Amino acid sequence: MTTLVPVLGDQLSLNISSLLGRDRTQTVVLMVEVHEETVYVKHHKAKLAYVLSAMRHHAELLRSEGWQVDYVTLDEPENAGSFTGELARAIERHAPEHICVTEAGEWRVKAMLDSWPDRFDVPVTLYTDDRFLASHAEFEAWAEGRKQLRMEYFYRDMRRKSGLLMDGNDPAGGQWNYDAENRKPAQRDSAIPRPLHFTPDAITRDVMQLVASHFGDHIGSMDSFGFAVTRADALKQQTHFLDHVLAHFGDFQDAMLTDEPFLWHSILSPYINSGLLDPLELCKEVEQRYRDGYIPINAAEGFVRQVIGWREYVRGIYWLAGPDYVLRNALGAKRPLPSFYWTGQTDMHCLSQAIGQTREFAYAHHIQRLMITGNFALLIGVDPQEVHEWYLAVYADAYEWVELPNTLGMSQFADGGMLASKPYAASGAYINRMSDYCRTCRYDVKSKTGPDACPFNALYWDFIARNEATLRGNPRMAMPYKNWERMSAADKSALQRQATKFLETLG
Ligand code: FAD
Ligand code: DLZ
Ligand code: SF4
Repeated sequence: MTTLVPVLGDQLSLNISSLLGRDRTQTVVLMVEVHEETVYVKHHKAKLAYVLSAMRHHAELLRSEGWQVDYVTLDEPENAGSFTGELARAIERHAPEHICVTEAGEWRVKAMLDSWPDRFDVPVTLYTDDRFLASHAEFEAWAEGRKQLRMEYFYRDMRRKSGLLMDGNDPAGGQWNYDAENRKPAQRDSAIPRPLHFTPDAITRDVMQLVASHFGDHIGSMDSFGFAVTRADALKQQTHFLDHVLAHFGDFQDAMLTDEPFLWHSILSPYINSGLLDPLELCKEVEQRYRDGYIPINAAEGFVRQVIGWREYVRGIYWLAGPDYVLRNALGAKRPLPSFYWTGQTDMHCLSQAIGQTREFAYAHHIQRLMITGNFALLIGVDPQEVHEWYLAVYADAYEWVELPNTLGMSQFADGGMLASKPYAASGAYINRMSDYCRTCRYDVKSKTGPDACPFNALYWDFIARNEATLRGNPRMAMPYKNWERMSAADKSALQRQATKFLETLG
């Protein structure tokens, strides 16, 4: 009586629902490296190395826990190249009586799993992915009948449900949200923490060779590869974050500094998303540090909000919106993604920093993603699908359920406001306030027109003017439109000419 349990590359948790309570002597765990998953977008080389090495290490861990694991590597000659093809081969090898699998994390793979009962003569049972606080049904019930979906209200429900940072029925510290205290610009300071660097072991080195030989034309480098690839090492990074970084997470959450990619961020998203770390366990640790008096409430609340607020909320939106969400384009944006998103070669220092470190580390923190690369694509009107494919490819933590709503909804406003209440559009002044990038930029952040003017300035007003019909009615956009109205006709057309001239240089 063999049960076959396919474990996907983002299901690397020992307590994944498909394995819970199962008899290890009667179960074969199937893990497969497949071409289709490595190229549905051209993933960053370091992301591929991370995912495949974490999978191989997880297979070892499962074996050490007494599971029988059938692991198929990418370069195995008979490899069928897809989950479905590999399942067909595994069925021949093991003649299972039952297939049990935890639900997929995205529509594309869900469609594959949903096709299995018709394709194979073996019963298939799908299990809920219980590594999230809110089930699909719970999120749908929460969204039902609301005119507007807003993260803040959902987040408060998640605080109540989890009991995290709650004093009885009230939020710890008296406020639900301390975001207003989390906008300090960082100063260059020798106390800036660094994430741990994990030297690649033999398994990771093998994978890196495989990636270099098969995916040499994908973006990025593996030279600085230092991701944890096991739960044990991911836990070390978690502890490092809790002990040395978290206290200032809140203060400098939005800050950016030249050649400082990580600042006070956790660098835990790849591990949380692939299952090496448990998000609730992590939030409980964060709460404990606050209760023990080691960290201020703005740090604890700020972090917990990202995980049980934003992370759960974007997942809810992804599944609620349906498989056509990816096609939304509320602002009718059509421009191709500039080629410098792949090379990092641009005179705009903020963009070359954000893209340069993305190429090196497959990482950029939230404000770089939202207010530098995302903001620029929004201002110039890039086709949201191209923007989406870029983000999905370049970050080690990128899986569609979390990347798409962040990109298409939060960053590009392509869902017309389903996820966010207003577009995250900003001129150079915001970037100058939150970073030191402008100090060494070839452009002048204070100028709006002329050859040295910061491109973000004219592009911002061009965005406001171009999208007036769609955005003017949005109460949160009242101020920019009031300011635009107050400008003289000559100033308006000078800004628009400046923007047009700049856009022509992009080809
Ligand atoms: P920290 O700043 O330390 O935050 C702590 C944790 O909170 C993160 O590890 C993550 O699990 C969670 N978190 C924070 N913000 C978000 C958010 N908006 N949505 C979901 N989880 C959040 N995050 C991904 O995990 N995968 C993606 O593919 C992804 N794509 C993004 C694309 C765009 C355009 C934008 C604006 C944001 C995207 N994010 C994505 C959200 C966020 O930028 C990353 O989670 C964060 O930068 C990861 O780095 P960190 O672990 O150091 O996070
Ligand atoms: C991201 C990724 C990559 C690059 N490769 C694989 C793979 O070879 N095998 C695998 O099981 N998973 C991989 N993944 C993660 C999957 O894409 C992820 O599990 C699905 O997208 C979940 O819906
Ligand atoms: Fe970016 Fe403009 Fe500042 Fe240069 S001046 S770093 S382009 S915001």
